[in-house]
Amino acid sequence: MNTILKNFKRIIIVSYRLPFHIEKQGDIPTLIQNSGGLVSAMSALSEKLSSDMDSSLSEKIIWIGNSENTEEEFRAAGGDSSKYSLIPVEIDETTNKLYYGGFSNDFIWPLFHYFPNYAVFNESYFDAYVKAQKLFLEQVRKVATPDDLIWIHDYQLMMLPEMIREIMPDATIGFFLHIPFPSFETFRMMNRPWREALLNGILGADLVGFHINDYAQYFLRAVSRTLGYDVGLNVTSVEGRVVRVDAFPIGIDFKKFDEAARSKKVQNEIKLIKTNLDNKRLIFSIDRLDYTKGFLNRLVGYEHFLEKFPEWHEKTVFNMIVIPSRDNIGSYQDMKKEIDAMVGRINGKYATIAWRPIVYQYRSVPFDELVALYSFSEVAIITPLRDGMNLVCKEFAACQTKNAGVLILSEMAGAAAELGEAMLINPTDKTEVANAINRALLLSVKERELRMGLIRKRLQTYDVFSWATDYMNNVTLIKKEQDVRKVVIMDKTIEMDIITSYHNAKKRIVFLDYDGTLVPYSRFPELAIPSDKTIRQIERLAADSKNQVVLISGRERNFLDEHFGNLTIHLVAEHGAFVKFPSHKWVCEIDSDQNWKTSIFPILQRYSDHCAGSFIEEKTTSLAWHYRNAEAELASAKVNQLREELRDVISNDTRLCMMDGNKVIEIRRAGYDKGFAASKFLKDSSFDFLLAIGDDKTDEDLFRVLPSIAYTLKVGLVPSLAKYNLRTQTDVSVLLGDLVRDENTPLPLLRKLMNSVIEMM
Ligand code: GDG
Repeated sequence: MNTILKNFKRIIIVSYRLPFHIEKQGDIPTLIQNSGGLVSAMSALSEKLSSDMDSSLSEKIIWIGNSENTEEEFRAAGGDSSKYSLIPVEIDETTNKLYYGGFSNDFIWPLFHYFPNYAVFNESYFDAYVKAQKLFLEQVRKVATPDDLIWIHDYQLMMLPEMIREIMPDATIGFFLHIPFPSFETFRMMNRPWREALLNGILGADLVGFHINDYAQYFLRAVSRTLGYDVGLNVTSVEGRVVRVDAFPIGIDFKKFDEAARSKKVQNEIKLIKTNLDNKRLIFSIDRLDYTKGFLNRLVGYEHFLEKFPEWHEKTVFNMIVIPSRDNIGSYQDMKKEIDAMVGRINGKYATIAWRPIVYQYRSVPFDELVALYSFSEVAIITPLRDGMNLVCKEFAACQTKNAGVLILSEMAGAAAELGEAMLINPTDKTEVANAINRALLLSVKERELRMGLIRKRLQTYDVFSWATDYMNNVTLIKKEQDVRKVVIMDKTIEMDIITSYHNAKKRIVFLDYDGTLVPYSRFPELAIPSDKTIRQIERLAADSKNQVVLISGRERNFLDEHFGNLTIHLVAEHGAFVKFPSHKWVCEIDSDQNWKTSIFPILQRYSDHCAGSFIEEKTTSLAWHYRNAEAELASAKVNQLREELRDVISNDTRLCMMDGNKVIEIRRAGYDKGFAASKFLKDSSFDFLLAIGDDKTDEDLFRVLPSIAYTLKVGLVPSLAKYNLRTQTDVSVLLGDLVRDENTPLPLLRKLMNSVIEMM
C-alpha cells in the first residue's frame, strides 16, 4: 500500500457518487455501499488502503462525490465511512436531473455504448453538465493541494480535469473512463462544441486511462481529428504539457472473492442452492438493468439453446438476476417489461411441473449469496452488447475456486481483450450463444480447469490493487517526463529583460525565421505574406544603425526578394543555400547540380497522389512535400512511410539530406543549414545582444550555434534548444513591437514598473 501512496501526499478520488449512502434501520443510521462497477473497484481499493494504513487514513484518502447525505451524517454514522474523508457534493434536483439523468445517462452513456439512436441531444443537458462540473470543482478547490493526486472517474466528470488545471496549473490529475470510448465515427455524431469541450476537459489530466488499448486509440484519434493536436502512440501534448493516454484494465479484489468462496458462510449458501436445484446444472448471469447488458439477446440465445438441444431440458437452469437500476427512466421501464414478457414466454413454452428453465430475479443480492451463486454455477453467461470492462465475469472466475466453471463472454466487453481463455461469442448471434452454452456444458473437466486456471491466474496477478498501483505509478512517471520536457514560457519579466538588454546594447543581431514566426501558417504558402505591420516593424529594426537583421528562411529567393528586397536586411533563402547582404547579389553556398531531383520527385509525387491535400514544392536546392492540408491521420501514416523510403535513397547518396519541418518533409542538398548560415554572421564576435526567433525544427540548427548570451525563442510550446517558448506566433509581433517602440513613447505599464524596480536597486 505504501508504494501506492508514497508519491503523493493524499489521494483525492472524485466520482459522481460517493461509495455509501445512509439508510435508517429503525433508529440507527446504517451505511450502505452503493452498487456498480466503479464503486466496487474503488471501495475495494480504499478498504485495502485503509486496513494497511497505520494512522489517520481519513487524512490520506478523500472521496468527493454526490450524495443525499451530509458530511456530518457520514461522520455520525462512523463505521466504514470513517476510513476516508467523504465530501458530499450537493447538486440541486433540477440540475442533477439534466446533468446526471440527462447529459450523462441519456446522452453520453448511449452514445459511448454505440446506441446513438437512444442518445438525446439537448442543449439544456449540456449546460447542466457544465454547471455540475463547477459544483465538483468547488469541493476539489477547498481541499486539493499540488502534492495530492486528484483522481477523477468516469463520464459524468469529463470536463473537470481541465477546470482544475485552470485554477491549479501544477496539480497532478488522473482521469479514468470506466465506459468505452467510441470510435471516431460515433463520437463525431456529437455537436462539435461539445466534442471539443469534452476532449479538452479530459486533456486537463496528466494521465488519461481507459480499460483497453482500443478505447485509448479511439480517444487519441478523436483528439487528433477534432482538435488537430499531434498524437503519438500513447501521448499527446497540450500547451507543451505531455499527456499520456493508456490502457489500464481494471481488476477486482480477487482475494476477497476467492476467500469468501471458501468461507463457511458461503458454503452454507451453496448447500441451500444445491438442494433447491436438485442436481440440475446451473447457468448464471447477473447485471444491472441496462440495455447495454444484452438481456434480450441473451434470452433469445438461451431459447435457441432450449430449442436446438432438447437433451438439456430439465437438466439445466438459467438463473438470470437483474439488479434494479435507473428504473425511473421510461426506456429502462420498457426494457424491464420486455424482459419480463420474454422470460414468461420462454418459461411458458418449456416449463414442466418439475422444471422452470429460467429463474429470473429482479433484485439486489447480498454479497454472500452472490459469491455462492458465482461459485456454484457451472456456466456464467456474460453477454453485454457493449461494456467498458465488466467486473461480473471477473468476479465469477475469482469464485471458481475449483476451476470447474466455464465463462461465456461477449467479445463486446472490454474484459474480452484480457480473457482470451473464455468462450468469446458475438452476443447478437443466437446460434453462437446456443452452441456456446451446449459446448460449455459438454467441456471436459481438463479443458475447463485449464481455461479457468489461466483466467484466475491473470486476475489474481493484476487485481484491483495492481491496477491502482500501476495507474498511480504511471502518473508519477508522466509527471517526471513533463519535468524533463518542460518549456519555459516567455512571461512579462523575461520580455522586460530582453527589452532592457536590447536597449542597453551597442551592437545587435536579430535572426528571424519567416513561416510560423513572422507570419502564421496558411493553407497555401503563397498566401502567407507579411502584413504591413510586420514589414514596418522590420523596417524600424533595420533602421537602427546598431542592428543587423537577418531573415533566415526556407523560402525561395524570389519570394524573399518580392517581400523584403527593399529593406536593408540580410536575407537567407532555402535554409542557408543562398545568402544576400543588403544591396548585394544572392550568393549560392553550394553547386548548382539538380540532377538528384529526377529520382526524388517521382517518390514525392506518389505520396502526393495518395494523400489528398498534400503537395510538392520545388525549390532550387530542395524538394518539399507539404502535408499540412492533408487529413492528419493519413498524413501521419504516409509521412512515416516516406521517411523510411527517403532514408533508403539518401543512404546511397551522401549529397542529400532530409529535413523534418513543420508539416513538411524536405529533401535537399547536404552541407548547409540555418546554423551554418548563421555562423557566417557570428564570425563577428562583437555583438552584445543576440536574438533568434523561430518555430520550426530547422530553427533548432540556428539556436544550436548561438552563444550562450543569446536570447533564443521558440514559437509554440514544444521542447526546444531555445531558452524560452512563445505561446503563439502573435507573441512575436508583440515582442518586435515592444523592441522597436520609440523610447520616448510611453512604455507599457509593466516596463515602467520594472524600470523603477531596477532604479531602486
Ligand atoms: C462500469 C462499467 C466497468 C451489482 N449489483 C450487486 C452487486 N453489484 C456489483 C457487481 C460488480 C458491479 O456491481 C457491476 O460491475 P460491472 O463492471 O459489471 O458494471 P457497471 O456497473 O456497468 O460498471 C463497466 C465498471 O464500471 C468498472 O470499471 O467494468 O464496464 O459499465 O462488481 O458485483 N454486488 C452485490 N449485490 C448486488 O446486488 N453484492
